[in-house]
Amino acid sequence: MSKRRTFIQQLAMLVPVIPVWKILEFKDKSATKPITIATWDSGVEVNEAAWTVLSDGGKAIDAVEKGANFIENTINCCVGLGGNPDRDGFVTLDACIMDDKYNCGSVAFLQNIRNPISVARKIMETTPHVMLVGDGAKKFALSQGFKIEGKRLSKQAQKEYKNWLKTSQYKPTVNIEQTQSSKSKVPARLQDGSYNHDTMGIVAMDQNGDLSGACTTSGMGFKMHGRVGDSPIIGAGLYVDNAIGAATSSGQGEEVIRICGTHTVVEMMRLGKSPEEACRIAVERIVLINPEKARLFQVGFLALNKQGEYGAYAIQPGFNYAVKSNKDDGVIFKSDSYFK
Ligand code: SD4
Repeated sequence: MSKRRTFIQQLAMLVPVIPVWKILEFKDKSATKPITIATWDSGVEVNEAAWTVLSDGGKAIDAVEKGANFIENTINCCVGLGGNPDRDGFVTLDACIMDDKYNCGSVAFLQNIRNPISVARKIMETTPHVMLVGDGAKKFALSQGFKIEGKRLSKQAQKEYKNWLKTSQYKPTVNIEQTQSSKSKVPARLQDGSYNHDTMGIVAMDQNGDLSGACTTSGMGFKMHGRVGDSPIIGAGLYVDNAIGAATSSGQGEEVIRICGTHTVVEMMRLGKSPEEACRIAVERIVLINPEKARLFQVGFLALNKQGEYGAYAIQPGFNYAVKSNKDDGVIFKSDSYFK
């Protein structure tokens, strides 16, 4: 064996094996367009759906709607009609959408309609309003041709609800993801088969450089009947300013609403912060309200700026997000967090 080969082999033994996750954490996140980024591991499939629009030169607003529709249509999933019910056994949906011209639409406490994000878009485009809720929102959806669906809980939700009824205690769990395969075709689940989040946020920039975003959810499982979280609130669960950037959130909605979370993130980017720094500042604002309480819940922010740079930050570890562009195909990143 040549001296040179032996030296290379010895060197190879000294180099530590770098886990794939580490590589993703330090990966170059510089600008490219078009680009779509979405919360959680299941964001991979959501981005795929959005990419069918973006790769064809389509608009970001169409892409984010298509991405959100994908997860809403994945019955038995955590988001949409397949999600967990409230404490009275009803699945109630919240969603909002925002384009590159400050147009926005929102729907909350909507029942039995499969695609709340598309109802939100119809509100944005065909009514003088931004937000419709409950029966009024349902009536509007039916008038637009949406159908009544999902009168029964999904199998997974039935199981979860039965379990919950044993204690009937509202104790939001900390959203984390344990399944971390970028090639998975199903949304990530915990080891017991359940999903640990109920929300999909997606932000995208099209070939033209225009930004849009969408956020759709069945909300925190076992919430009070009538409770609405951050996801349909413009400036809390989603905000887009086409001159600056876009941001979305996931986690305990009440805490996000308190600080107008995604609006804060976008304003920090306006002040020159990178997407990740902007998300970190918003997270710190929440934590500093009550650091001890903040140990018990999760909030994650995800942001994309006008330059096509992106980043995220969460209170707890385990907030993953997926990216798709010409540079990154189905990549999942693990966001940094306040508590390690
Ligand atoms: C809510 N933010 O209703 C949502 C819940 C969530 O993953 O993000 N779950 O408060």
